Amino acid sequence: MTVAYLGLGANLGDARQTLKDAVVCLAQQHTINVLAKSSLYRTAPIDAGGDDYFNCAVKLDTTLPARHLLALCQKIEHHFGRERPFRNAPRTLDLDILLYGDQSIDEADLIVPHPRLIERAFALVPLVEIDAALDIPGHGRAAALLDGVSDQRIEKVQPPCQCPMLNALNNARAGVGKGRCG
Ligand code: A4P
Ligand code: MG
Repeated sequence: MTVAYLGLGANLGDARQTLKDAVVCLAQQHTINVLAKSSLYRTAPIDAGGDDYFNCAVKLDTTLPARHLLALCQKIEHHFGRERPFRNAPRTLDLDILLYGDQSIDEADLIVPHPRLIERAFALVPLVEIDAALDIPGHGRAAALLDGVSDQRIEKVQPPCQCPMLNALNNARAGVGKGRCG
């Protein structure tokens, strides 16, 4: 099992609902245990146009190698109608691997830690909410990087999901039964 952190983002369609549904989708995978979910955040688009984004992050453990986790993320994005008309285009769902264990991966189609993670409040703030003591390989404490992104607009829009299943997952920090979040 490897602990990984995913960043979720959306600014097209019913973005808030899509992020909630995507977390459920992840939790239903037999290869994944969702351990924690951040609050949902409303964020200003960074290096991108379109409407405000909604972003959150999840902590999970998984039996999947990083490359297979990326393939699963892309499959789920596709399921939620993701299209790629141009770089940083508005999207129904983006699932990025922010961290995968303590590994540094530098391959053609997979870079971990995510190469722009440390520059972005929409990724850092949810991560630090989940784990205030989190270290980013090669960069030290994630919390220490927050000052550098404090000019980026980000606001919490709701408390963490109150779904009993995800709360149980958070508390137990271990996988339990797979079910559907209401
Ligand atoms: N790829 C490489 N490393 C990874 C990784 N760690 N996780 C490759 C996921 N994918 C990774 O991804 C493009 C390629 O990155 C993939 O083929 C994959 O092999 P994509 O999902 O098609 O596009 P993307 O996510 O838009 O690309 P990228 O370059 O990761 O974009 P960014 O830097 O994540 O920016 N503003 C706000 N407020 N909120 C946002 O969520 N997102 C972006 C996207 C811009 N501005 C935003 C937000
Ligand atoms: Mg992506």
